[in-house]
Amino acid sequence: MLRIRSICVIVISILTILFVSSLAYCHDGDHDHIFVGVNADGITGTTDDSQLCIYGVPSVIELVPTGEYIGELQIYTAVLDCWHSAEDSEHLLNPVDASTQPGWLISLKRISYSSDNFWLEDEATGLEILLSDGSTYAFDEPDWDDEEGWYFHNHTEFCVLASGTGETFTATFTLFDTGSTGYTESSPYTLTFVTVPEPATLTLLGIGLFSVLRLRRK
Ligand SMILES: [Ca+2]
Repeated sequence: MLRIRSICVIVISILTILFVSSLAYCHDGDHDHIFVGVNADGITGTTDDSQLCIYGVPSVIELVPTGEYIGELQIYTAVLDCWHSAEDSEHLLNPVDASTQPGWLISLKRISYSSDNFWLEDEATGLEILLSDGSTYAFDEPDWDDEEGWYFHNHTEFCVLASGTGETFTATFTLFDTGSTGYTESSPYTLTFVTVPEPATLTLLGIGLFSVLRLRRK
């Protein structure tokens, strides 16, 4: 009897975790991105039509604990970690056919961070990037996808050192084009981050395991 109840608790825990995970992953039908495009106002014929912009970013980006410490401070990292070229028609970087690679090559420039305890890593190499204000980082060259057209997709890890939850950090960047397209540099864009407790899925897993242990001890 006890074994059956334990198995039930474990199964319910796992199903709950999968359900919450699916909710966490979905955001308006897709997971969050930092989108890179042009034409911030979305209206053709205005002065920003050829100016790069950042859009689609959550107003506050959550940083979750990693369990790794440096001294007494814990490393938190953001779940949101991808930069993606525009998918909305009004912000698209010049769409051209598969045979012609577009001329854009987009770079990210660090303007300022709110704290020395904030940094960025290139997930492909694990190395810190944008080491000081004014440093730049080049995103990948355009790649072709049959459904999406020409695009880029880069992963950078946003990391902080914090003493607990509720700490906020900001990081300001611009985008510029080193290719032949002639897009003008974006306005400075500030991302806002906050440290939060461990994800709900892990908490639920902990509750599930705790319930099993309680049942076993009865
Ligand atoms: Ca415009």
